Amino acid sequence: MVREPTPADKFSFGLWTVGWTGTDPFGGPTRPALDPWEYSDRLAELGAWGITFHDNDVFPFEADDATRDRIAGRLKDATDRAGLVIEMVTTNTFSHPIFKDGGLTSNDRGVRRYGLRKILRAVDLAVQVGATTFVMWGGREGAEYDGSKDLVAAFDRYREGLDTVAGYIKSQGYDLRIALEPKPNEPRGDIFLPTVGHALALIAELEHGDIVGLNPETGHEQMANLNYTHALAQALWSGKLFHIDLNGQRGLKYDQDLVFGHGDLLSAFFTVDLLENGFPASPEGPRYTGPRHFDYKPSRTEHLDGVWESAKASMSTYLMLAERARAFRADPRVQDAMAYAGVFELAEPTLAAGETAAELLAHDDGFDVTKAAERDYGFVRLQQLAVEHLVG
Ligand code: GLT
Ligand code: MN
Ligand code: MN
Repeated sequence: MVREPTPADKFSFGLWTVGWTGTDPFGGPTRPALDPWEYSDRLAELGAWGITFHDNDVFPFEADDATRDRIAGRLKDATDRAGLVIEMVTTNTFSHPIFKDGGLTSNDRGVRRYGLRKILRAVDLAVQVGATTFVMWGGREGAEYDGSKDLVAAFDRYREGLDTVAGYIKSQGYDLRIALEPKPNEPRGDIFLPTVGHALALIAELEHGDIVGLNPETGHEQMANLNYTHALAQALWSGKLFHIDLNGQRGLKYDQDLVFGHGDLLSAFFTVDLLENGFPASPEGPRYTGPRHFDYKPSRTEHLDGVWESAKASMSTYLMLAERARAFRADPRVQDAMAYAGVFELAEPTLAAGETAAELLAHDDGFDVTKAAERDYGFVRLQQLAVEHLVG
């Protein structure tokens, strides 16, 4: 049995996750929609710490200013009463038909101006409800046909859009950071910023990139056949891991948005190991201290009870993995296997202090190539110890 989650665990949920009514491209809703505040009350009871939402998870696309303020205010009051934090807010620039060719990178300049205005207004909303992260998932920024976009212009417009939003945040003095969420495809045939690496490269080109980082999602990296834990690690190393979307995905197919751990469980173990224990050879290395945010879809086969079961499952899976990852690191056999494998050795700089490339070339330190070629690393034994801790 694993302990119950508490707000100290910093678990948070998107309103669009527990609030998903089951509508997919092949069928309508299988569950009723509740009001936004009803989800937050229940999440608080279950031990969550925070919620997140898109502007249009809370009020309709066409809502006038008075309606926006009234509904957002009501949600804020409800979350305050429930003791929940609204840690992140985002904009929906993908559902409305106006965004069919994107928000920031639509070929239609009028749409881009409209999209940018919608995003800027959502930034104000985020600050108004106390959020400190603003996620931008450009689900419709992309194409189906290579001939349909001037790609250099598309990256120029993406950069222009992001710099406009980040510059606005700074000019207003807001305590808010942008977190880009990569995804390779779906709903577009190809989405710009398909992976964490692509997003990092775009951020490096921004004028206001210092407040722009990442919100990597488990399943999205895995849809690109990539390693989620490696993506988190590189984002951390770059000082850019601002937020995370934890969920489950099984193989290369549509975006499954399963409960965290219900996809690749061994990968989930190492994700939690990194988040909870940091880098094994770099105790002073970068650590993620932000929300443990879940972005999944409770399967449409489930009643509302199943929605709450899946929210509980997300948190309890995380806590179980955290417990096991701690035991894994504390196990002397694991420490020995890591030492044998050279895991700690990798943290040592390859050159000696002050040594130059010329000195390295000039000086033969008697290195035995044959012996090094014969070295055993014992990675399999180390991995099996992880499996033992995971299922044992
Ligand atoms: C959408 C997407 C998610 C993103 C959300 C943020 S919206 O549901 O599938 O991965 O995190 O815009
Ligand atoms: Mn997803
Ligand atoms: Mn997501």
